[in-house]
Amino acid sequence: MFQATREQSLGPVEEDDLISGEHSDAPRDLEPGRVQGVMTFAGHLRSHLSLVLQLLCLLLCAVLLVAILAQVSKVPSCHQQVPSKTQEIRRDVMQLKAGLANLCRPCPWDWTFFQGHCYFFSKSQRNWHDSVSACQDVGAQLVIVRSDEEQFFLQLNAKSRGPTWMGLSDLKKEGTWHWVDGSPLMLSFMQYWNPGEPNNHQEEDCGEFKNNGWNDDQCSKDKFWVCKRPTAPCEAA
Ligand code: 2F8
Ligand code: CA
Repeated sequence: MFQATREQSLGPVEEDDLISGEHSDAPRDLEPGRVQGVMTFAGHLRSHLSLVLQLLCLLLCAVLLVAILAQVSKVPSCHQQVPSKTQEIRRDVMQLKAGLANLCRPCPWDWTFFQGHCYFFSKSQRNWHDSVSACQDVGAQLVIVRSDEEQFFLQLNAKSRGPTWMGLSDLKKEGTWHWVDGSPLMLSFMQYWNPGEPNNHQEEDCGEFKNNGWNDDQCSKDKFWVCKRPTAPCEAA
């Protein structure tokens, strides 16, 4: 009877106290948030305040975490920022190769490029046989004329230097002219002999560029010479 009265007047909050037997004789309306033992709205609010604060803290931490993660994802990784030694070396090698490709010339620096071949015009003078050897020593041939354009180019250069040996002779058989590679002089090239040449004046068996055309002269004479060789292909980068 007494219990029923208490339940009706104090409400469900007090029910716990009754069940647990922790009922106190202290006046319940003295506790904060209780008026005559009943939990007020402010009391409810206060009792939930710590929970709300904890939730707010959690929310703040979550926001901070998301913000930090967002910033970290924007920073490039160490591998992206600092190239490794291998990458640096590979990059340097590529740059060197590119530079080499730019420097690559079809002919050595003291040779002249013309229509796919390299030509060396000597600054000193030698006899015809030594001139043949000098060209062989540098992987070339005493020049063989193969076209009208080449003849024009060679004649012009030789004229500015002086009489210049070419790779042509009739040493094997007088009057029958052959190039140093054994090929015969073609009839179409006979036009390049100077007027009256070849005349074999005092045993002349070797061909030279002289003035505006060709002349036969004594092979023992020292003259300039011109070597010819194919261009050297640049190594692939
Ligand atoms: O007139 C052409 C003639 O000129 C010289 O002989 C005088 C040349 N010889 C020398 O230069 C040694 C000839 O080869 C040339 O045919
Ligand atoms: Ca002559």
